[in-house]
Amino acid sequence: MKLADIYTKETKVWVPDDALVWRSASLVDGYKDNDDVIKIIVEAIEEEEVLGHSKDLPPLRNPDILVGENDLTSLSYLHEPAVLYNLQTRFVERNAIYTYCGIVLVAINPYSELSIYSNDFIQLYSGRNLGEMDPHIFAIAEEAFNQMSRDDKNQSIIVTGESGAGKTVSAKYTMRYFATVGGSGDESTVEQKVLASNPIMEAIGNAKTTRNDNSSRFGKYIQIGFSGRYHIIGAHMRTYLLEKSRVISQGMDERNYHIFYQLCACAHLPQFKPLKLMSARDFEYTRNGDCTQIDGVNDESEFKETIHAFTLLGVSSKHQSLVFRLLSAILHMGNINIEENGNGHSHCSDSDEHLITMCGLLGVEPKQMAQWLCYKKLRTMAEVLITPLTHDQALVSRDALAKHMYSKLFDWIVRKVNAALSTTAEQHSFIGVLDIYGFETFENNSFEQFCINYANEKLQQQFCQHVFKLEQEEYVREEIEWKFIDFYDNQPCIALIENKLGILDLLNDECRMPKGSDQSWADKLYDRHLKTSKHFDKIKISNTSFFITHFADKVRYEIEGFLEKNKDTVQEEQLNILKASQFELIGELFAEESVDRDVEVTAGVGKRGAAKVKLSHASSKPTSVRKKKETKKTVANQFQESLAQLMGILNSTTPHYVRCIKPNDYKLSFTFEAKRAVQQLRACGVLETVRISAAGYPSRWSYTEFIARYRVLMSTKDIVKKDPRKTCEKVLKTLIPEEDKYQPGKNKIFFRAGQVAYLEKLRANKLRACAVIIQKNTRMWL
Ligand code: AOV
Ligand code: MG
Repeated sequence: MKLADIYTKETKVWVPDDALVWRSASLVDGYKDNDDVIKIIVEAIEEEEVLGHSKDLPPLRNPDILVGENDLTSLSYLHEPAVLYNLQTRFVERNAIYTYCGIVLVAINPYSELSIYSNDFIQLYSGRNLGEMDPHIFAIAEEAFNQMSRDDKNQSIIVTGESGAGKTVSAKYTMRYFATVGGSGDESTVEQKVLASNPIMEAIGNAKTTRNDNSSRFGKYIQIGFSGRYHIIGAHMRTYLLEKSRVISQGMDERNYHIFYQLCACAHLPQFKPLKLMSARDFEYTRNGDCTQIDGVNDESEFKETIHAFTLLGVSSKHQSLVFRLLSAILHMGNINIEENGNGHSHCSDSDEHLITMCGLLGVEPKQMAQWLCYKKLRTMAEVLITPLTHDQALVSRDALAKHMYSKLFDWIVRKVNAALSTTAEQHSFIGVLDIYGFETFENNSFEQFCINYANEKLQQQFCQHVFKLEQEEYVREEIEWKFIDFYDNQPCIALIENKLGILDLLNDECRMPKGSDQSWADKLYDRHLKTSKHFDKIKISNTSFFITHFADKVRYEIEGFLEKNKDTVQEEQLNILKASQFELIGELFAEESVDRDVEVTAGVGKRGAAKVKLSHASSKPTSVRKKKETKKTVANQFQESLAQLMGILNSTTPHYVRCIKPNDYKLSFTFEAKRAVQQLRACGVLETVRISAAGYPSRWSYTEFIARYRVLMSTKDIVKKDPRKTCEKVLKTLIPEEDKYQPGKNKIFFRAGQVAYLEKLRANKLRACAVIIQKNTRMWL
């Protein structure tokens, strides 16, 4: 087909626009071969523009029948403006927040309560096929549930998107769906417990940020276990990289973890008197973001829900009170007065009121604590030196202890929740739900963003490989020829991060060196990667940052603090005090790394291929002495390992993807800012899916569907009786002369991008011509 046949007079196209990203327009005149310029008219402003050369012909708009399609990949012209316009039309005009893009569900945050999540809706979707009903998060959950029982295979639902896009809300709806369809109907049963894990994890792992009042500051993968009859029998949760720095400081207008404010809001209750709590405005650790309340949130009643959830999960009141004691101890610790004593050293009085309260709550000696808050032990080969800390060092070391205490408590609670959700019953299969932080880029990006973006890089790779594989499988099944296309493979970027002598390896090495520093690590990075990696860069004038070209964006990371954050050291003497606590439980909590005895995942074994996963009775198991001697793992080491493990699990399951999109930054209901949306569609791989799709045969029709729609283009002699396939082949030979534009498969006919739009045009012309003839005939009769 020649360009002149496609770009005819009045052909509808898209033109780039600064504010709207793309604007609709149409051609003033048809394009002629060897034309240099084409004239278009922008519809909204009715202004003519001359647009570039033939090499940058504008993208074509889809025919009206396709606008608002449920599935983006069924659009005939598959490109960024088509995707964007389709999503926008559905969202703004129809309030439809869900749209499929092949196997991905795109979910746009409505910032408005919708009445589409009731139990009636669950029943509506239960037992239905995907595509039978409007796109919905319940349809994805049903698809996973259905495939689990149909194929006897474990499933995963992978939810990603940027902060505030709706990941946690989506993940909770899928969990509620499973609890309903996989429940036994009895309240207080295991499915209620599975749901009760949500308020607990949100209390201890979520906080108010400037982007989201209930932002999850950790990643979570929860595996919901089912019996052979597909009833929920238990669950197991894994968490990833909690943002520890929030425990000691928060950005302006942000809060610490919800649980602290909940506790402070209940300070007046008699059972909390011994904790000597004050208002959250009076504790350093809860007030430094200058924000202690969230609009529309009542911390006191939230606390009741947290306690209710703990109780439902069978966490004893003894254990609950341990949690509250530790939390209060952390708050008091932040208020301990550490002074500068004139000669540059720090000083802490052992009669400091907060120190005494803190030590009382932890069951440790205030004198010892006061000393080790201001001194440290240095061990050399020959002797042990005790050296005073400067004021700054003392504050840093106190804060490090507070962060450590909180993260130990967090892990301990996760273990308790897991223990409550574990089961001895045999698990037949599971569905895992992943709610993890999306790709992040800020003004100032540090170690945390680096880890988060690394995780997203891994997830993106898993996603592309999977989409690509599915696409191939369909072509093979339909026995059509297909050339393998390139897709953007982010392996080089992952290699830069995790290979030998890659960014993480060099960082870990640097952390082991006695004189290691952020700067010398950065110098090694520049030396090693500037010339060799396309994905690594720096600006000439700065030696304190580097760039990584991620799949979603190019991000600048500031090197300062990487080493310290990766080492994450706590003073051993301070820890020893806690280990020797008079309260057994506290001693245990800080005793040697209490590892979560993890689930044994042996994918692909068991009855008919279902992976058997034993949910362990997670308990703190003191590790052997030998393990103690091993060098301490860095944060990056641990994160890399847990990611590798996660990828292993995801790859052993059938994945389902939910991509959450935040349509505006102001929490405005049903308001779509194209610029913001397009950024995220690029970053979350939706546009990449579309590209993979467009490179193959994006449109597919069954033979009978095709005949029904395009009968007007066929003459009686084209019809081969009882053979729809032959009929289609015959008629297409004349309609589409280029043979590579379509391929007949076993059950379906596959079209390259643009072909359906072309056929639609032919159909419309034909219908118009018929209408004219009918009109003429009618007039003749009159
Ligand atoms: P996130 O999990 O993606 O951010 P949330 O799931 O917490 O984002 O959603 C943020 C807020 O958006 C919620 O508190 C709701 O007010 C609103 N929202 C999201 N989805 C819906 C929906 N389907 N219907 C109505 N309102 C919704 V973060 O955890 O910050 O990355 O770290
Ligand atoms: Mg969240």
